[in-house]
Amino acid sequence: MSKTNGTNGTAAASRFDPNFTAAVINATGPKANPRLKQLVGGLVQHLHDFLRENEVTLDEYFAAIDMINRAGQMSNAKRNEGQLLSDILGMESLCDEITSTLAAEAADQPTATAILGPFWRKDAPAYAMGDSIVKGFPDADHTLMHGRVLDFDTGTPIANAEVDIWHTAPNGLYESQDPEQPDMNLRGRFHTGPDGRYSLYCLRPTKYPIPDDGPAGELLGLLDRHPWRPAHIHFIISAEGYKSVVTQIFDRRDEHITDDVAFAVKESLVVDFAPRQGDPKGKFELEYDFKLVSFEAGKKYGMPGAKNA
Ligand code: MBD
Ligand code: FE
Repeated sequence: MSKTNGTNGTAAASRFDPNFTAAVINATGPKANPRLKQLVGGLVQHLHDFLRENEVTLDEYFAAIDMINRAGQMSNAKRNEGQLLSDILGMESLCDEITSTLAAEAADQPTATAILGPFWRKDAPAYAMGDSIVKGFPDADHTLMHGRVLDFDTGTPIANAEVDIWHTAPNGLYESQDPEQPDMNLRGRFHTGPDGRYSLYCLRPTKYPIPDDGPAGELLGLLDRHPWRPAHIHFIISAEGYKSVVTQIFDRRDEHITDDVAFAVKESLVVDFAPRQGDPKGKFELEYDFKLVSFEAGKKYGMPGAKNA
């Protein structure tokens, strides 16, 4: 086997002791801090791979050690040579990007809004906790959806909040478009209990093309655009003293999640339906909390629509 490119470091192909790196990593004892164990283990793995892939010799290695020692010896309260080295290798900038990305992802937000669309109807039937909005479709993907409505600022559950929900049948039609469905099918209004919880049965939604028999369809055709909306469920969440949220949730598995004809998808509204076992009423389950901003707290954000008390 010839000594050539960077593949020498891979475990299978290596000409060097295949057990060596694992032995070093596994020397870490059980009482080591788990994060430290992860970091040092990963560092050893990458360093060893680097040394093998580049077939670093002892002369090269000692030159690097000497450079690190000189950087340390030169550093003091007025001079930080170690950091300067890390900066010119891009490492501090990369950690900066990682840190700010994690912070942005972790930051809690009120429930994001999404467009109302043309198919909301007022006065959908009021249902009791745990009821189903589905009439018919025994073989469809019935889903238990549940969660809480929370005050965004305090995290407190909101009692008697209204969850107004509507979605299409598996044929992609809202009941108002479909003479085959009973009036107000797949629409309903639920109210949270004292613990802020709601619970209902609906269907796992289906992607569908928006109606193409009018000017909207005509324009899509002229623009060479497709008519598909990703599978979604609509909601209006409202509660006394809170700004209502008009929104939609989207099924992550949908092929149109990245090219919604109505451009409404936001990452925080993309959900994963979980399979549900042992429930004759539902094959899937979805837990989702809605977070509302109170008019009181909204004043401090300059929230549009916040009433001045
Ligand atoms: C829909 O079902 C919808 O939700 C939107 C926003 C546009 C067209 C059809
Ligand atoms: Fe819709």
